Amino acid sequence: MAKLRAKSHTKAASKTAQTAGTGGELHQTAGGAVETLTTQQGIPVADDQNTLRQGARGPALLEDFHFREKIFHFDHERIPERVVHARGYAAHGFFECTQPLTDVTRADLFQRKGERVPAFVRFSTVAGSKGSPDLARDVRGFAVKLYTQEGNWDIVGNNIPVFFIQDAIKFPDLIHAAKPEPDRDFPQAQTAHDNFWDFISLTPESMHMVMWIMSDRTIPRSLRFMEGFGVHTFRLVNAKGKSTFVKFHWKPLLGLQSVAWNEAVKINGADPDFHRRDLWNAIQTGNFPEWQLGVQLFDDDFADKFDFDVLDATKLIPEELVPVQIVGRLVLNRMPDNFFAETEQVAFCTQNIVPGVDFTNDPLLQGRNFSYLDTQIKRLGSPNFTHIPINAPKCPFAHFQQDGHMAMKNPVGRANYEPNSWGDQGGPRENPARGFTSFTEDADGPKQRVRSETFSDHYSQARQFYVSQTVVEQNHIANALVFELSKVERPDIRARLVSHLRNIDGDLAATVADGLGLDLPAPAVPARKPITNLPPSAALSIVNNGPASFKGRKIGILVTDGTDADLFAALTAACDKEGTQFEVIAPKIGGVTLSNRKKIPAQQKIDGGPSVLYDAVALLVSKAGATLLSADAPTKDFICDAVAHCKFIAFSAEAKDLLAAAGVADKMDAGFLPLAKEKDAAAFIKACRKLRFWDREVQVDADLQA
Ligand code: HDE
Repeated sequence: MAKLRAKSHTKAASKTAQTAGTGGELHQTAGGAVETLTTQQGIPVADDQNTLRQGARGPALLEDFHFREKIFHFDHERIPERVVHARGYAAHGFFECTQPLTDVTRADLFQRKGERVPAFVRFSTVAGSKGSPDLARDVRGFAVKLYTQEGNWDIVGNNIPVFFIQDAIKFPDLIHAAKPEPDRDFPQAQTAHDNFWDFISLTPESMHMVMWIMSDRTIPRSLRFMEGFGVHTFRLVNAKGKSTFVKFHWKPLLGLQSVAWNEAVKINGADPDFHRRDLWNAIQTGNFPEWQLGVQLFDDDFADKFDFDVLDATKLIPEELVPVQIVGRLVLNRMPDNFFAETEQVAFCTQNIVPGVDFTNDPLLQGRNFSYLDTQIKRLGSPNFTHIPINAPKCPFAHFQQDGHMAMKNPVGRANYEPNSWGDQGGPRENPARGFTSFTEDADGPKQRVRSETFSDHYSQARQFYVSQTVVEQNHIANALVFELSKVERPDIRARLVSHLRNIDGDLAATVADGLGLDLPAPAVPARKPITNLPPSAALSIVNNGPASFKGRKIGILVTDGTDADLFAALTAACDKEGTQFEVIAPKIGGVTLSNRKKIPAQQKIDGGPSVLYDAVALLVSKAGATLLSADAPTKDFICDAVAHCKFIAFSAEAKDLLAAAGVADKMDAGFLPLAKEKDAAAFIKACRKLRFWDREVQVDADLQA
């Protein structure tokens, strides 16, 4: 019973409690006595263990309304999962305006500094089904619902600022190609298969996005360490009706960070809910993730002079050309009470915009504006999905829409139409002064199916992205392409993709061809000659935009009975000082007894806490502990993976035997830090601020040595 009831919204003496996220009420016995279980009709239930039957061993009876209602309801618990972005996780919070934009927009939430509006944010992967693992290589959805005083504004973005296609009519093809192949229904949640690369290699406009998805952007370490982007060019419109173009950016305060591909694959086995757990733990422990909202504002003049069409969603505007102005902050500080009621039923729609914001003619955005409303009817089953509390506005609202499945709020009184002459009783009226008005944009031209000539450059920004990466990141892109294309069975598809890479970067094409054992194909014929000298943009690299501290990251501390208590205390104190979390990993979940005879609990048993779950590791074993674990395969994997994934590794003197047993004693580089004295702990945490010791990578990856 307790499961059905969310926390009471009134004082303890209250007789009623809210049903999670539905706004309904369940009766509760007064005086704190245990509530009586009832049916949905409120009929008290005497026996919830046995069906009604004829005789102790006889048949079940149809008149058992309690059994029938319970099973009927259970049978209908599922709703269709989202056709894309099925796997997601969300949190509540607020948006605060830090820099009003009164000159540029009349949007209410940008008028007053310091004013907050409630927010609900859902992060997601795109291709995988609802139960797919969190660390699939995939774009992440970053959908923000802002409950403003003038209605709900949804910024339904991604963690990548560009998209695969230019026109919404290609979206079903793109998604069909990315999802499991229709005859075999695999592979799940991955693009490493023939259909995806077949479609992509026949769609040159996707090449810029291909560079992004093959980068580490698609394997983020945490949802808290990713950027978000509105992708399309939108408009902000001021009180005088003047429009300014805008691109939206969410910038995480904790900096950017991703994992290594080999690590991602292993995280999916060790903890398929890695990103969910991370967000849940951060918020439940009061470490509220925060993003700044940045805007790139530009006018028609800039748009006319820019090398590319600002309506083309396969292009971005480099921050060096139009700086990102910070205008607000988004803080996530509360998990939903109920996953289904809120995260599953939330209905984001790109067409939910507020006065002061408007669309542009980006053909992808125009198509989305149809799709999202349509898909919510399919998913939620009724045009009344706005009656579900998570989707309802939090400002006053009034309209004459009525009836339909599950209508919770119908117009009260006699008037349900307008105009009407019922005076004060006549219900809401249109309001030309306050109401939403579209930007007055001239539109003319022949009716035709056509792609604008201005959309025809497919390689220049793909190259710009690639040359903006550090060498480490460029290597990861090449490795990812080789990995994905190695899973493609048809050699001609592999070659066709490499023929596009030749228009992006010659070295990249050659490296990938070599990695595939392929003769370098001729370059694809470009629709428009690429610009090859666009300057690198530092904002496009993850490594260049990491954090300044190790805050919000997690260390795994491997301990055994007899672990040096002083070193353990020094390390955990250094973690606390930095705002770094730690988990104790031990041979038994019951914990260990330290050198000072104090017993400490463990959060993980070794085989349940592999090093892929941590940003850095410390091997704080005793001499006897090292001997005990020297033959233990999970312990050796723990160490070998930490080495392979270029993690910083702290080790006690006694751990050297363990490093030798794992076969890495002769590979110890500057990323291995001895923990001999208490002050070494602070030095270790300081080193960890770089996140990874990437210099090691070339030693541990044969592909990079070739
Ligand atoms: Fe979506 N997309 N999309 N998309 N999208 C959906 O709406 C669609 C696109 C994005 O957490 C669907 O409620 C079309 C770009 C996010 O609930 C659907 C096109 C971007 C989410 C849909 C695109 C996105 C969705 C499926 C091509 C980044 C998850 C379920 C024109 C700017 C929202 C749903 C959530 C979800 C259609 C392209 C982001 C079918 C037709 C570009 C974050 O309506």
